[in-house]
Amino acid sequence: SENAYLQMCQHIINNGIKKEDRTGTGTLSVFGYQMRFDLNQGFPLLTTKRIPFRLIASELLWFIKGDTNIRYLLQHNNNIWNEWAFKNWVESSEYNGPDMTDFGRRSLIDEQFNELYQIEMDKFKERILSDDEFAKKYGELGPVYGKQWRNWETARGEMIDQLKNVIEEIKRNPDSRRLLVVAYNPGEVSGMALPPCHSLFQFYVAEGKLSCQLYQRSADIFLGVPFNIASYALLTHLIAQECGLQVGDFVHTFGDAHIYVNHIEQINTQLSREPKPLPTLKLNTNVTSVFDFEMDDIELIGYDPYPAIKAPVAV
Ligand code: THF
Repeated sequence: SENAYLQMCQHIINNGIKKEDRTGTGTLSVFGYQMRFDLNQGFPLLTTKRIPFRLIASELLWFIKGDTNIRYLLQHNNNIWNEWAFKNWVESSEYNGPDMTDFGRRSLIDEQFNELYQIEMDKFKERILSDDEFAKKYGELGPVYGKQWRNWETARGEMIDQLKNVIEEIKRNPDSRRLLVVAYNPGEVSGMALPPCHSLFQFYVAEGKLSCQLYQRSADIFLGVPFNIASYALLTHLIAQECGLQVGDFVHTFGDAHIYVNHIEQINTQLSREPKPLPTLKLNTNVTSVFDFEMDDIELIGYDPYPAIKAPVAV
């Protein structure tokens, strides 16, 4: 069940320290926490609020393709990375629309500004979708997850396909203790729209089951983490299918685990709800490579959540 998540929320509400952050929003934060989900007990997509699973699946397929441009996400009606690309655009010398400095915070407190912001954001999205040149320049988030997973560049200029390598290694040498994919590339962090929150993940095979552990350096408990749990659970299922393994556990380990102060009311609403049974995942069994999955090959059965709970995202 999703109790591990709800317990973490309660733990942070009870024990979190008031801590300021980069975005200026303010958080309740703890350092160090771990959750574990047995993927045989159902697919860990929260039921205590509706989570848009198709956004999680399209984001994961985007990572797996090695793509770092938001155009693919927009083509799939996925808006979760827009703010970070938009930031690069409005801070560039080519942008000459209304001043968008600090748009994340101002859109929340200033109704008039929010209208301007929505118009500029819509124009931006439209242009990313229709203008190739523009998309190449301003849809790009830099060397973020997709780049590091599939095209890690070494000092000697070689490319390392970490994801492909780790899958081959799981098949050839399942007892290996080196089944790692690292997204946090210190040499390239400065060029990224946002340094990777999911710094690294490791696989583990025992008794024919594939487990995965993620180390997340920074975690937005209310908005991001429900996505993150489902994303790595899905990745584990995809790789297990290719490798002919069953699924085991997903272990989620945190550095700075925080609840933004403007999410506390929403979390309390969620905590007042009684979890329902988890859904199950159904993959098209004809797909035998992780790199061949499309949205239609991924299906969720029996998802019957409580209504969504809206909250502002900190940029
Ligand atoms: N930055 C912050 N502040 N929080 C994050 O969770 C986060 N991410 C990614 C990168 N930077 C981050 C982006 N992932 C939502 C969900 C995941 C995101 C970003 C935003 C979000 O707003 N979810 C809404 C629904 C959105 C919709 O329907 O379009 C929700 O209610 O769940 C951590 O990976």
